[in-house]
Amino acid sequence: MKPYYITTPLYYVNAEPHIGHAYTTVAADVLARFMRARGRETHLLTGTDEHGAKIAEAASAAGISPQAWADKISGSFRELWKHLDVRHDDYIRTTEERHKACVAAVFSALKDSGDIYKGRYSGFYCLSCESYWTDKEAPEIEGKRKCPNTECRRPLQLVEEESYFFRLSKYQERLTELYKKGMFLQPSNRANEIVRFVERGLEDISISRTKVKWGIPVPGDPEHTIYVWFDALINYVSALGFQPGGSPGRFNDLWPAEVHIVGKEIYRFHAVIWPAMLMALGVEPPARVFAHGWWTVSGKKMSKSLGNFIDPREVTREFGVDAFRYFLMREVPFGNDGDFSIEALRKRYNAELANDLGNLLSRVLEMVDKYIQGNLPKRPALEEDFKTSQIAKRSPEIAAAMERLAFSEALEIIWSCVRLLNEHVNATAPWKLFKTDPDKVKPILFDLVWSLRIIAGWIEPFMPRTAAAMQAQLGVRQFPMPLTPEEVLHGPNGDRIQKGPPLFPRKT
Ligand code: ME8
Repeated sequence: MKPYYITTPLYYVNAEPHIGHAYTTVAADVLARFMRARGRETHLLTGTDEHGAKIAEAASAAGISPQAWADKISGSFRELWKHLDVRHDDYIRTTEERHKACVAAVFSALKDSGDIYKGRYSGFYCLSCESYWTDKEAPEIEGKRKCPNTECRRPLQLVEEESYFFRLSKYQERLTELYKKGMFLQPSNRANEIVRFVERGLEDISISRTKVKWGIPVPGDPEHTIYVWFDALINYVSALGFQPGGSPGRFNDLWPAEVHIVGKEIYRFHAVIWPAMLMALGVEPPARVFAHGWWTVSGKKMSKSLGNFIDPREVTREFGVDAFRYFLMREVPFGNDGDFSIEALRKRYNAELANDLGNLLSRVLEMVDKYIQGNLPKRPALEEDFKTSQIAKRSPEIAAAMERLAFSEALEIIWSCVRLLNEHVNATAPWKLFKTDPDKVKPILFDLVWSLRIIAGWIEPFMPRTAAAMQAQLGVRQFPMPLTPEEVLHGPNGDRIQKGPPLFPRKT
């Protein structure tokens, strides 16, 4: 089977990363870990978008060269991914030679084929969003034109210059056909916005600037640099060694991508311009583009330009990496907007992580220690009324949710199993039973341990450290981690049970 290729946006290096960036990247990592655990070869790409006026300005404000600035901030992103246990397979920077060469080759190929042509551009430009807006999109109000992006609203600059254009209008029909096939635009409740936008008619887009010096020069016309979006989108294939007119094996092995995960504000770039660029190159579009929602802080979109952003490291210092990853994936359905608050995180931490899961594990392991002296539990014969059997049956539902990127739904199913086990402990009360009928306690404990082994495997994509700690305590150290329910049920019996420190000490 073809490897599962997942991408995140390439983040701008104008400022340090915040939880919005962590959100997309953690989601991509959760999906990648899930696929790997199922034995699917997986390729996760992330990186940084380093050209454009906005970045040159940030560098100049810091008094260093754009490249030195980009090196510093790109390094921060890379370190953050390591800190958050994101296992990306590649990390691309748009200032790397492999990328610049590919962008120049794509530009030349499309110029030769007539899909890029030279003309004059006159219109409005938002420096902060690196976006052009038409007369219609940004009408004059009281003598001023403001960026139509409601979160930005900065004054626009009138730009008039010679420019290269990409013949986007030519691809309107083919884009509509692509959308009709059904899977490309995800989640489906966001699809309409794109379909309507394309149906209203597409204009060719300006893809070069003469005023922006910090960019990839147009081949053969170095007065122009390539528009930062045209440059950046190509990363998804430049990282695979794509060459117009014939690429080496890696590109052929990995492309088309299974999913580009992006925030909703850059959906159009990925769902309209990018597939049209690929069509122009004679390359298949990705299977899906998934646009998730925004995190707000006290109702406002968090962004580097608004300066209201939350540093992921501060959150993990207090709650740990796993709880942060869990909260991001659990709090709102992937696709919807959500409001980030430490209070909401603390609530879920105490209720779902410390109480539901952490307590369950320590209760069970304490009993295993006390009543059967930590001895290896044999796999129970899977009787229908065993929780292990009931829980293992939920596996296909979880897999289906994960494939739809419905992360919070998958976690809900997992937590319904955790709660079921807590109820089972309360209902069977092994501490009472032990006094009257100690032999009856054994199968109950075995059942609980095996059930918890399955749960540890399920939560690995979300909370890899917790899963490893649980599996070590549950005596499954010699298994390749993480365990799938099938491996739990059919693999070896496992080591001695060894209770460890609490997974999630309560936070006040
Ligand atoms: O747009 N909530 O880069 P960028 C949720 N370089 N997600 C958020 C978020 C928030 N408040 N803020 C940021 C760019 N994100 C371009 C992309 S791709 C070829 C070029 C996440 O640094 C979300 O994924 O502005 C969003 O789309 C992305 O960061 C924007 O990052």
